[in-house]
Parts: sequence; C-alpha cells; structure tokens
Amino acid sequence: MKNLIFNVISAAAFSTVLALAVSPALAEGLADAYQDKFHIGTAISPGSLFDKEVMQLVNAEFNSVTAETNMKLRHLAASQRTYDFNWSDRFVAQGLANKQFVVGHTLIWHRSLPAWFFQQPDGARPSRAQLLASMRQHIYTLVGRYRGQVNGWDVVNEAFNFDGAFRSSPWLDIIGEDYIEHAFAFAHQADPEAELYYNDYGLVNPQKQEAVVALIKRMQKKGIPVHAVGIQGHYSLSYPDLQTLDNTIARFAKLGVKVMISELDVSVLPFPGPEERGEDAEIDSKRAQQLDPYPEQLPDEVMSQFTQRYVDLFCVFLKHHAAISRVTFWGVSDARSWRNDWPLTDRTDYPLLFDRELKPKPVHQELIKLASSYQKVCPLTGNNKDE
Ligand code: 9MR
Repeated sequence: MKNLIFNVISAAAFSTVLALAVSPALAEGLADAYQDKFHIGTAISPGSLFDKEVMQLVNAEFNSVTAETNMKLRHLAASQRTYDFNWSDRFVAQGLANKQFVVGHTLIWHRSLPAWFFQQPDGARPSRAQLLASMRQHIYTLVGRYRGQVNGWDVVNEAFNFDGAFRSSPWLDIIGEDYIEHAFAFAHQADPEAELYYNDYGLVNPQKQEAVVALIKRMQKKGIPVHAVGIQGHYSLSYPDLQTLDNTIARFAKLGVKVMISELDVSVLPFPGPEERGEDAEIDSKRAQQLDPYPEQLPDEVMSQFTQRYVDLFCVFLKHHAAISRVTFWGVSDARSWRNDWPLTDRTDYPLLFDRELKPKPVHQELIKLASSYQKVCPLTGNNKDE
C-alpha cells in the first residue's frame, strides 16, 4: 500500500516536471511561438553584437537579425574606397551560426552617406554614368561578399516623401528616378538567390502608399526582381489606426510581394509639435517634463496600454500571416532603442519587449500566447477565416 502511494506521488511529480519541461509558456521563445506564422526578428545595434548577455537573449528569442547601423555605406566605407568589414563579418557569422534569417540593411539610402562617394578626385560631382558605376561597385562588393549568407537585403530605403514624390537624394539628383531599378538589378546580379526588398516608413499614408504600389508594379512589369515590401512600423500607442494598417498590408499583399514589418517599435511618449523639434526649439522646463514623463519607470497603467497595443498590432499581423514573412523589432531592449533620441534627444522611452535590465515585459508572454489563441482573441479576425 505504502509503495503504491509512493508510486502514485512520484508519477504525479514526474508528470509535473515533464509538464514544466514542455510547457510552451516556459520553454518557448517568441520566434518558436511564431514558427509556423512568420520569422520574428530583431535589429542588432553596433554595441549589441559585442554584448554577450544581449546576444544570448537574441539567440533565444529571435530567428532573424537585421544590421541596425553598421552595414550602411558611411559605416562600411567611411574613408575613400576602403571598406571595413569587421562588424558585418561578425554579424553575418553569428547569424549563420545560430541559423537565423540574416537581413542586410541597407544598400541605397539618402542618409549615412560618406561625402567621398559623391565627389570625383578633383572635387567635381560624378556624372550619372559614374555614379551608376560606383553604385554597382558598392552593391557588388557588399552583396557579393555575403552571397549565399545574407538571406535578404533592404535594397532601397525611404525613397519617397509623404506626398508621393521621389525624395531628393544624391542618388535621385544625379542618376534620376531609375536609380531604384538599377539598384535592384545590381543586387540581383550580385546574388541571384537573395531576397530583395523595398523598405519605408509611413506606408499607411495614402499618397506614399500609392507611390510605392506604383513602383512595385513598374518593376514587376519590367521583370526587375522585388520580393517584398518592408513596412517599417515605427509606431505609437495611437498611430497608426489598426484598420488603416490592415488595409495597407492587404494592398501590398495583393501585388504578389511578401510583406514584412521590418522595424517595429511602439513609443509611449508624447509626440512633440513641429515647433518643438529642431536644435533651436525653446522648451521650458514644465513642457520638457510633459514631453519626457517617465524618466524613472513606466507606470503600470501605461504598461497595460503598451501591452494591449502590441497585442492589437499582432492581431492584424496574424490575420495576414500568409502574406507576412517577417516581423522584426527595431532593437532588443529599451536601453539601446533609437526612440530615446527621436524625435527629441535624451528622453526615456519604452518601445520594445525587453526592459533596460533585459527582462521581458508582460507583453512578451502575451504575444507568445496570442500566436496560438489569436483566432479566438482578436477582434479583427473574430470568426472570419484567416486571409
Ligand atoms: O536605429 C538606427 C540608429 O541607431 C542610427 O543612428 C540611424 C542612422 O544610421 O538609423 C536608425 O535606423 C533607421 C533605419 O536605418 C531606417 N529607418 C529608420 C530608422 C530609425 O531612424
């Protein structure tokens, strides 16, 4: 009898241990939970790559990595015609070693450009043909180096204004509007297997959206490979409206390209007015406090709003999981997020899933649960079938 009781107890204890070991809530990282939906990525900042604790967290939680800063032209080629691949070699190698989907960011952008790239040795501006040649050289150098290792490239970043016009940049001004098509063609020549992306922010804006839709259609018609559109996703507690986001994803998906949420973060801070931005802005101390209201910690009430906001956004992403290939957070923890310094510098923002001590916020578990419960929980999907 004694033995029987003992056996029953130990069997119960054993099954508890077993349940703990396989319990999804305990064992899974975010990427595991979304395995059959889309990749879950993060951006790796310059310093994160050398931070052992951060990289352990990255490798436990994410199955895709994007280079946040150090694959941009100015960082790779700060001085005349010499590339420094130290950071990017290590970034790509660590991604491969951890079987992550590696994203190169970004080949052609209007920012982070070294001056030498747009000057001839005599100081003159290059001609269209000369700039096309050095653009090809840059793309061949970078994409060629990581051929078969970097899985996808943000080929062109932020090429349009909010009114839908082409954004002024040395690329546009010297080469002309077809610089985008050339960039994609060069990238494809350099690595025919790599996925190629157009990446931008504010794509919920109708005019900007229209311009990008037209670009994709134009490239498709000409047979220029473009595999996905990156909707960056620098959001807040109220922007964008969920229905508009839903429509935006649906619109790009209809073009037959994949959709990626490529730079997701949710700022909890008030957005300053235009007159409060810029170096000369005068902000008195009372207003400064209003604009940076949580310098020590986030109040519970705002944390709840933040959690709910991410859940709402993921409800939209999950609805479109067939079209979405990846959701990438723009950073790992709040400590290194660019949102602490934009649109105002030196504030304390809380935009990501891990806090300044690298601890997961409540939203982390909520998103893990949502991956399997969204069809019941999400208002937008309701009883509707997935799209
Ligand atoms: O988050 C990035 C920040 O650390 C860099 O200083 C900045 C300039 O390289 O770029 C930031 O990332 C931008 C991204 O490359 C493109 N979309 C907007 C992002 C935020 O500015």
